[in-house]
Amino acid sequence: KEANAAELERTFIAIKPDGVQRGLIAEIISRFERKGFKLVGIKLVVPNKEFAQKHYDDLKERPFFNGLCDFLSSGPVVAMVWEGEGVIKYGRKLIGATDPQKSEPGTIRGDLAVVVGRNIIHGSDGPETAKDEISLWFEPSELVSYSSNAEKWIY
Ligand code: FUP
Repeated sequence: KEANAAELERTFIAIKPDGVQRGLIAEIISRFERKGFKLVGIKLVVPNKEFAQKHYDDLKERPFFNGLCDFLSSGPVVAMVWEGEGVIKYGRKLIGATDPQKSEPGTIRGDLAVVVGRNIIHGSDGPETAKDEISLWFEPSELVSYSSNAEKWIY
């Protein structure tokens, strides 16, 4: 049965300024790609502080909120939408625990990061958040639905 694009789960994933500056864009994208998830939206943006505050609105009471928003708005971020069955939950698994000291080896943060304030990647933590974050970062017209049509290219 052909999967209906409207039914496929989507999540928002961002490579934060530290991940971009450290040259980890391809490494991170390839982990999602190799797993079998599909990239349906991508752009490089420098969010301003107000935008960062919107993105992290849930954390506004936390002591690290201001520094976190300064950090997110400090340089280019790779904003992406990934699609696939279970992509929200499994995306979090690929990313690893928030604190890289606690993320397992084999996860993105476990393998590539050291401190919580510079943990290189963001991923939506649930279906509601995913919906909100995708609509905050992307216009509907920036998201593309396509089938891989592998049989056309592989012979
Ligand atoms: P996560 O969903 O794993 O990104 O984690 P949170 O939403 O709890 O936190 C968002 C970001 O806040 C983290 F990526 C890093 C930062 N943070 C800190 O700087 N200090 C903390 O103690 C917790 C989070």
